[in-house]
Amino acid sequence: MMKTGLMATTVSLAVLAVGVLGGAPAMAQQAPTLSAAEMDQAKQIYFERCAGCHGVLRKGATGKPLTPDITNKLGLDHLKTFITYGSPAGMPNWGTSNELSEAQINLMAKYLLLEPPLPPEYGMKEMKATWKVAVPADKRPKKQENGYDLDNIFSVTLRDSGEIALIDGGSKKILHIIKTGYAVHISRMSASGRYLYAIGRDAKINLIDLYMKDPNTVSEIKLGIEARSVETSKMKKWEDKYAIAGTYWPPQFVIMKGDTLEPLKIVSTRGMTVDTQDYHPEPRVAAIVSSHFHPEFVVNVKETGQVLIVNYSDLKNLKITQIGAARFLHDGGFDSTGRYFIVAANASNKVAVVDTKENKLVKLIDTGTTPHPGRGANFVHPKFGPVWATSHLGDETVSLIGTDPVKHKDSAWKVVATLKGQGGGSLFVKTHPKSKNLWVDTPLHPDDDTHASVAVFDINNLDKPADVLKIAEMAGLKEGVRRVVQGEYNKDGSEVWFSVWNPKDKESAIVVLDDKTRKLKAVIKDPKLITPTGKFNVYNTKHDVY
Ligand code: DHE
Repeated sequence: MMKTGLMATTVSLAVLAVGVLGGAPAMAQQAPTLSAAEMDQAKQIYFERCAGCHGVLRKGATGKPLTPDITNKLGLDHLKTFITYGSPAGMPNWGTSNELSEAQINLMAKYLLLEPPLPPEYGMKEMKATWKVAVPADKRPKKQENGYDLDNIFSVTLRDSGEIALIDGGSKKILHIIKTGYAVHISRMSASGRYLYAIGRDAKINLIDLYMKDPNTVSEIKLGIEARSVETSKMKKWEDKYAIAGTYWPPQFVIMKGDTLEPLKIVSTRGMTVDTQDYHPEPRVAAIVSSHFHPEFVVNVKETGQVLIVNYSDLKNLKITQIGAARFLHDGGFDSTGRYFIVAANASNKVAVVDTKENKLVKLIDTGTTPHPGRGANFVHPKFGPVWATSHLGDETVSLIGTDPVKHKDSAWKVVATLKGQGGGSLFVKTHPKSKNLWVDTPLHPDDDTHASVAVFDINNLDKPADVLKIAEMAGLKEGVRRVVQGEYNKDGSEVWFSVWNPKDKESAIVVLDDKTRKLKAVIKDPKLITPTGKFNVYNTKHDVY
């Protein structure tokens, strides 16, 4: 439950002066009254459904700003309609999809007319109060105590049950289900592969020791109110030493001891936007990766568009290189050499290329509408050499960007080819160094058949249209929304796994395809497999293989 200082108060009846809309005279509108219980419910719904896109302070990012000066001009009825039906620009149809009731929509429309409550700050004291070490580092196994093929375990996000499932890549058996934070988001592995870090949207991190006979949480901490990203130090000689997590609220990042999660250093990301150089009070931390060239983390600050290269070799005299990129940095990954980090500035319709060896911006590249690569996909294009691919939320294109400035100079850092996928609503592309397939999902496409299937291109014949595989049908799932999301390879690149993500009261599944033949190899179903989304193969995640 989200707690703020305003939790127990009843919002008083205030008369808000409503601004001028299109030159019309200003009107006075009475602000709605919410009881303390209604306010709590609205804050909870906002946190669960809205804050990810619109921001805690409602200043907007992927979603539009929703501050009272704007919402009061729109009015209660307009807001209710918008929440009920959504919009083609990406606002979900919370009402017609039955995810929010009429009463809840009414409540949320009223809530949006009021000033957003300011959530609490989280400093060292607050973090330390939540920090628990269940098994101290010196009481943990000295070597692996289970017989698992650790490198081929998949950590699967069970989003709505707040758990991860550890699934054995060989037998496809669920080995363990481990309780994590609320609406758990991603897993990342330590450089050695021993430790797994799972971060919840509630900013709780679970540190899981994969060496234990029964892998489980050995340490946990809550770093704030909302978060999405976690990473660990991967530089030679710094393996497993530090972990870092970025929070959406408060806008900051925290460096922790890798094997205990003890918080060591907190750095605020509040500051100036890259373009207009205006102050932003809520620049949230999006993707974080670990440099392979220096003891550094690459921290992407969404609303200001600044990439922070944080050197962790001396936490007292912390050196941060600030690289101005473009606003709305979100997700991204390395090129095949591990030197260049390519990150989507999603609402700017661009990707930024950062050289993590020289610590410089290489290029801002225009792409399609709202690029969303996940970590992207690297492969060798028959004509243009090494490329990195991203698909888009806002259109059907897949942009291929040349990544080799030495042997393919003419192709480097530009869109060398554009493929046509199934449609917009794509979130993730995927391939593997041993594969000839480029997989493109479309989980947020409004059409049932499209979000229940994936497109696959032949890397050696990219002029050929993509094949479409009906993944949800392969799983034998007929009911529910059946969003097919995020391909992930097994360790040797012979299989690709897709989640069929259904609402929590409906059956979901994971579909495993043979990568060479593109034929069904296995379907993983289990009543405990609730809302599976992201899948993180230990080997591929620790070595940045994608
Ligand atoms: Fe994600 C990665 C933020 C919604 C599944 N998501 C990321 C990253 C960020 C992010 C910043 C990069 C982390 C990194 O690499 O360090 N995600 C957000 C949001 O703000 C957003 C849009 C809205 C929200 O309310 O959270 C959001 N994400 C979703 C989903 O609804 C998805 C599809 C299902 C789910 O499990 O929640 C989802 N996001 C993922 C996955 C990754 C991810 C699977 C990692 C992909 C990878 O291959 O590394």
